[in-house]
Amino acid sequence: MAAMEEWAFPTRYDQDYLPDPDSPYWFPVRETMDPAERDAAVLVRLREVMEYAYSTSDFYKTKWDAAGLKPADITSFEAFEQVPVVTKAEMRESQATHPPFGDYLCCDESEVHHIHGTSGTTGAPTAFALGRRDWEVIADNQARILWGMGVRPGDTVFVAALFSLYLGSWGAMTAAERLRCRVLPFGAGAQGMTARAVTWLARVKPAAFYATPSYALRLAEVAEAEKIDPREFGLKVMFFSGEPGASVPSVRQAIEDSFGATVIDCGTMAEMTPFMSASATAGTPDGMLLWQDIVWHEVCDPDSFRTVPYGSEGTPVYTHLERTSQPMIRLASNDLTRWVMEDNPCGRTYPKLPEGVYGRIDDMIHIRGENVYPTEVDNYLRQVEHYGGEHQIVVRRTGSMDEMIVRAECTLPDGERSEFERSTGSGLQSLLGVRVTFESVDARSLERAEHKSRRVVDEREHTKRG
Ligand code: 8LQ
Repeated sequence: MAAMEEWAFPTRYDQDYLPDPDSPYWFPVRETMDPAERDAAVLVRLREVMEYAYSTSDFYKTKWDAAGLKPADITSFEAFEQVPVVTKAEMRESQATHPPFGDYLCCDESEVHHIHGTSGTTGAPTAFALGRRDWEVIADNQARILWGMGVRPGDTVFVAALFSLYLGSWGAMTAAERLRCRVLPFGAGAQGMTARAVTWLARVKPAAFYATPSYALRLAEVAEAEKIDPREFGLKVMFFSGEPGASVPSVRQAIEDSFGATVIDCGTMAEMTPFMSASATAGTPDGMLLWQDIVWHEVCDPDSFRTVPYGSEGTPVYTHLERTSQPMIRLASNDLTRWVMEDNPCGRTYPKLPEGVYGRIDDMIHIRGENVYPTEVDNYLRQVEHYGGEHQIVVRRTGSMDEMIVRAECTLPDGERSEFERSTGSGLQSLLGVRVTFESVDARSLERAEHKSRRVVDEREHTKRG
């Protein structure tokens, strides 16, 4: 086995490197090596990253001292699985007592190059500090993943996501710059911007496009309303992160049909930037591969945080292998997925999430003993004839009973919807196994997401979030 390319910690990549133009891989060795050999190298790296974090942050030192473990103890993956997970609540607490970046900032404040953060709509915001060297490494990591998606130097990359605190847009931009692409940092979210995006896409005809899946569907609607066929944009690859969608079969199909481009799912969490470390490739376009030499991804039992066997469901737990500013070591995602290890058509020897990430554990609706994923409703409705493209799920308690109301748009006139309502309502009910009160509303009457969709309104007191 040849040596792993640029495998050193702290990481510094050659900023002029580009792969052989005919190679599907950026780093052929790292991407296609025997997974057991890669894992052995990763285990050494995990120890190095932990030594670094232990010696540079009170947060990790205190946490691991309390758990009675030292980085040097991590001589096996079984030992690594005993490392307590980091939660978002702990990070918020750390930033409250050590503003603004928390005591898990492992580099000097003068090294901080970008500050991003959570939107703070559901609580106190969290700040992400990204070091100067880390920013360069992130760009390199994600350029490598974009290469895997089939994006090439000289391609125009249209970034249609919020340019603000959100890291998705910036991460896509810096990666495309490193790949020597032309970036069109269009953004999203301002009034009238979607119609302007249609004009720009039709004029510039980019090769690649980045957004949330919800936003791509909204863009297609706006284009169609303006009598422009989104296929005329000539997009080759569309890559998405931020929410489930690109791996939800009917959503993926709707995007592919509208734009005629390859749909690629990617994305972990903003804290985990390079967030594209879970990503499909041109040769393995379905699901997401776990690029284990960039970020170590575990799929764990949500109570014990021990990994579950391949083939099983669990919650992703992430560890940075190359970050030095705010390295995350066993960050609990609170998401749900299933992982497998099989031969990937693209030749990369990474594990895979065949159905992507289904959603967050706390977005799952628990109703009368059943669990309902909002994406199941989305996937179903999108296959129904005369569905208007948007819906809402309301869960409320009436007396002692929980009730689920699905309100979906319908393209038929008001007087002609009884069959649509009857058959869609009963179809949903048998799919989900719970009673559903189904209502139709006019097409285009529900709000479209400019960023991530929020379709569930849970009015039950005991599940209200802070
Ligand atoms: N989330 C993110 N990507 C997802 C995907 N591909 N499939 C399903 N759920 C996904 C900056 C990147 O877009 C990552 C990002 O969105 O970071 P955030 O804003 O911190 O949100 C992270 C959450 O988005 C994850 O925990 C998933 O629930 C979802």
